[in-house]
Amino acid sequence: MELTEISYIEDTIVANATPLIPSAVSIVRISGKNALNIGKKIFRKDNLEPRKVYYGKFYSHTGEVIDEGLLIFFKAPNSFTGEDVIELHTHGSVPVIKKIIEEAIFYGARFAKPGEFTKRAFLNGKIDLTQAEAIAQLIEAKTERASKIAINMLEGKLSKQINSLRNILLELMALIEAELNFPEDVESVDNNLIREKLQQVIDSIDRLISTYKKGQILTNGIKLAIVGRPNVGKSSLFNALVGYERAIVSEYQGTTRDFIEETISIKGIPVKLLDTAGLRHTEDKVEKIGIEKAKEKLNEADIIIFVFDASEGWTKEDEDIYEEIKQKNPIIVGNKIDLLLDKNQRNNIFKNIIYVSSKTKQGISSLEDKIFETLNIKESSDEEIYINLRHYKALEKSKEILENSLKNLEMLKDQKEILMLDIQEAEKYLEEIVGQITTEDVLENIFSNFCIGK
Ligand SMILES: Nc1nc2c(ncn2[C@@H]2O[C@H](COP(=O)(O)OP(=O)(O)OP(=O)(O)O)[C@@H](O)[C@H]2O)c(=O)[nH]1
Ligand SMILES: [Mg+2]
Repeated sequence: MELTEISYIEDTIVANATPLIPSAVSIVRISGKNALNIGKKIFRKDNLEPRKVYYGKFYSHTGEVIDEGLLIFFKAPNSFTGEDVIELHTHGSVPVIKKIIEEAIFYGARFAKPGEFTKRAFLNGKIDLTQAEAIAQLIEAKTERASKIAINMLEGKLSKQINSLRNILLELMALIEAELNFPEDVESVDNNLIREKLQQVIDSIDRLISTYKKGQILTNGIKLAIVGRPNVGKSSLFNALVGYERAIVSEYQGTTRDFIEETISIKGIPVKLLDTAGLRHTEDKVEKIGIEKAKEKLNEADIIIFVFDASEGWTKEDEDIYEEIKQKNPIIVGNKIDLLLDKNQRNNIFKNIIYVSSKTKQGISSLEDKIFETLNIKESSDEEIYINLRHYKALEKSKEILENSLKNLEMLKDQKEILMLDIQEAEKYLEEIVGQITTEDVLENIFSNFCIGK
C-alpha cells in the first residue's frame, strides 16, 4: 500500500463503542500499542490471552472498583483496527463508561476522534476505503434496504468492480509499455484492441455512475410535495399517506397555512411528505405567506403530487396551477372519488390520473405504487451497490480522460506515450476510489463524518 504521506499512528486511542446512554451493557474500546497494558492495569490481571472472555472487576488507578464486567483482548493484527484491541464490556451506566475512559486516558490513551478506529483499520490494510465508507453508511442506514446495500459495499462488491476495471487498464498499459520499450521486438498494439478495451471500461464506469442518483434516493430518500388549489383535499391525502390525522382538515378554503412535513417509508424508501397551502389568489396576508412557502417547497421537491377534486372535475383554477408546474412532471391525483357515484364521470383529460379517496383510502396504495414507479428503482437485489459522491467524482474524471483518449486514438497513432499517460491518469482515479492512493485531506473528509467510537 502506498501510504508514504500518511504517518503511522503511534498512540493508543480509547472511546465508547456504544452510545452514552443508560443501557444494559456498554462497550469501551481501546486500540493501539499500549492497549494490552492499559487493559491489564484496569482489570488488574497480568496474563491476558487473546480471544478469551474474562470476567472480573474494573479498577481505577486509586484502587476503587468502578464496575464489574467482561474483557476481551484481540491481538494485532487479528482485530478490527489491525492493532492490539481491548474491549471492556461494562454495565451501561454513563458515569461508569466515562470513568473507564478517564482511567484509560490516565494510563496514556487518548480519546479517539470520530471514525478513528475505522481509519486505523484502513491504514493497517484491514479494509479498503469503500469498505470504510460502507461502515459509516451501515451505521447511518435508516431502512433495511439501505443497510443491505451498505453490507454489499462492506463485502467489497464495489472494490471488486473497480479493481477489475483497473486491471483492464493496467493490462493495456503493459502492452503499450512493451511496445514503447522494445519497438523492434514487440508488435505494435492494435488500435482496435485499445478502442475495444477503453470502450469496455467507459461502459462499466457509466453503469456505476448511473447508480449514484438512485443510491442517494435510497439512502437519503426524496421530498414529495402535495400541491393544488384550496379544499381539494391535500391535507386529507397527506393524512391518508402518513397514516394518522397529522394535518388539520376542514371544509374551509385556506385551512393549511404553514407547510407540514412528515417522513414515511414507501417500499423501503424514505419519503419526506410536504403538505402545502392551497394555491390561489388571496388578499389574506398570512395565507399569502403560506402560498409563497408552498411555491418554495414545490421547487425543492423531487416529486410533486398535484391534487384536484374529482367530484368537481378539472376546473380553470386547476388548469392554471397545472400550467405552472407541468414541467416538473407531477403525479396527478383526482381526490374524493367516493363522491362520484358514476365511474364514467371521471375526467379523462390525462392518461395517467390516479383516482383516490382520502376519506375511504380507496386508491391510496395505487398512489404509493405510482410514487415508487416514478423513482424508477428496481426491487432490491443481492448485487445492489450504489456509489457515493466521492466515487462519482473520481469515476467522472476517469471517464472523461478515457473518452478523450478514445477520441484522439487515430491522431495519437504514433504518440503512444501520450496515450499511456492518459490511461495511467485514468487508472489513478480508479485507484483513488479503493484508496490505494489517498491524501490526508481525503481521509479526513471521510472519517470525520463518522461517530465517535467507530
Ligand atoms: N368525501 C370526501 N371528502 C374529502 C376527501 N378528501 C378531503 N375531503 C374533504 O374536503 C375538505 C377539504 O379537505 P382538506 O384536506 O382540508 O383540503 P386541503 O386541500 O388541504 O385544503 P386547504 O388546506 O384549504 O388548501 C374537508 O371537508 C375534507 O373532509 C375525500 O376523499 N372524500
Ligand atoms: Mg390543507
